[in-house]
Amino acid sequence: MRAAKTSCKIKNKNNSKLKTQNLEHISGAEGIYDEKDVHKICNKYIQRALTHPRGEPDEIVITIEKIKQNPDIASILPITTSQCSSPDEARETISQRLSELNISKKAVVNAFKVLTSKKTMRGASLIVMRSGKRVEPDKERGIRVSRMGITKTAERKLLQILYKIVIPAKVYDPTHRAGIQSRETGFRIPRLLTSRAGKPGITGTHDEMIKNKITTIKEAVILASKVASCQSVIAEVCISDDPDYTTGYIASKRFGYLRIPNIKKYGEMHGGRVMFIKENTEIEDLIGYLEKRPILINIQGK
Ligand code: WAQ
Ligand code: MG
Repeated sequence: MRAAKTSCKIKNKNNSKLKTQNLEHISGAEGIYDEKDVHKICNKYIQRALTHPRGEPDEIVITIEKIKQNPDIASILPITTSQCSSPDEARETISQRLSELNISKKAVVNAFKVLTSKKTMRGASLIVMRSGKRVEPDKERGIRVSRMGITKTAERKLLQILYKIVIPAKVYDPTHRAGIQSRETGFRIPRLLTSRAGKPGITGTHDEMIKNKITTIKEAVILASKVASCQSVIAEVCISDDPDYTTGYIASKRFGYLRIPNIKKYGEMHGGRVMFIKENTEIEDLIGYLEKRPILINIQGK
């Protein structure tokens, strides 16, 4: 079994004199795969990196590692979607859930500072649930959750669930000039495509967008399930830093994976991840688990 990952970087245009230090991280993806699937998955990662909504990369780094340790198994979180029509409402919903988990107001305020900051981190911030203190050692990089995958059985089941979620409904949205958008999923197809809908070639593009959306949610559910499997993590909140992805989530052992549409406005570049952790957490152990321990996500009881 192998772990494969990509990260792509773009030159920071405001700082183009610094040749080596001016690479801004724009995206990353990873998973645990059977050796025979590694070629195929690397091609997909390259394709994604080259067409990323945050910009065209100057550098793509691919790492393939042999997994020596047998992966542990963790359960997939159940998925639900909340009704939410604006970033303000999203903040309200998230704050409410976090307070039910006994997370302090201060911790929530600090989390939103990270999530809405113009300067996005590569990884996640760790926030202590009562004191609200940020404890990740590197505040720019954060913690990168890594070495997580999904069993074939769980993946099939998850894809069935996700196909049902990602069926776009016809909604006219004058503010974003989109022809079709599902309010429930935050899925959007540009007007250009919808105005030509029905003509040859459109279905292919449409299918591609649905597939991309499904991949995004699938990867987020796998990551969130690994994170939720840590005893010391109480909850995680995520906003994508992609300008065209407006659905986020809050995940916890208690509530599962709750999707939050319209967590940000279309076109906004901010995003991030925060994990709320117990007061007495051994930080190094937690980071070791999140970054290094191979975990396969499975359906409970299988
Ligand atoms: N480990 C920790 N943090 C990460 C990782 C990682 N492996 N990858 C990304 N992040 C952080 C980083 O700060 C990014 O800026 C931020 O998360 C967002 O990353 O059900 O696509 O890859 O529809 O843009 C949510 C899907 C998708 C919700 C999230 O995040 C749904 C997404 P992105
Ligand atoms: Mg992103």
